[in-house]
Amino acid sequence: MRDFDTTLYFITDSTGFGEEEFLRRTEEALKGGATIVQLREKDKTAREYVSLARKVHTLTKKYNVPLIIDDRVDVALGMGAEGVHLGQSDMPIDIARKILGDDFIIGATTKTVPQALEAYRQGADYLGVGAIYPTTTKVKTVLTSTETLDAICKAVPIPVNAIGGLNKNNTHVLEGIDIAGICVVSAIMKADDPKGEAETLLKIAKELKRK
Ligand code: TZP
Ligand code: MG
Repeated sequence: MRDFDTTLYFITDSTGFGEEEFLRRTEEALKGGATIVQLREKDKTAREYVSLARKVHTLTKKYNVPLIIDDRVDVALGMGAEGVHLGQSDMPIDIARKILGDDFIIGATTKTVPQALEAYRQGADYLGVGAIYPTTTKVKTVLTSTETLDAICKAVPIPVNAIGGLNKNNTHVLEGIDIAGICVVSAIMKADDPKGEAETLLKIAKELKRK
């Protein structure tokens, strides 16, 4: 597997932005220190997804950060991303692993210890767990308690990231939990200063990992 660092895992959402502004914000997040980027698009055709992914890949390569594609194994493989992120209704991890091979980064969304163990056994490289807080980002999700997050961190030997409604003012609930990092969409994407926000969140995430 390639090296990756989920300390500040930035997930994009192009909703409400023209392409130029979307790419500018994504690059600002990279300048601010995002350690990994996930392109997450729910309403694009495969062709539109590939086209945007290529543009985002040009940026992530410039900052030497892996690009993860949400949901779509075909898009990720076809345009040469470094990874794919799969939820509970996406392609099973073991089948994705068969298609993508050992070098590809495969992440999974899990909300319970049994789901986490299953994803790990099937070959997931990291897990996203949440939502820790209610989120305004378009997502069908239920909340996951910090107790469950803690139990998942203890149950699997792979990096586990917290996700959902996280911003610079509310990460204290993660203190003492052995997370590998935080996943953030709107706190960076919708910030007046995405670079500054990413810098602050990177500092916070590094601090959390020390605790
Ligand atoms: N999965 C659980 S919460 C979430 C996803 C994709 C969205 C997180 O977005 P935000 O804006 O950081 O709350
Ligand atoms: Mg999905």
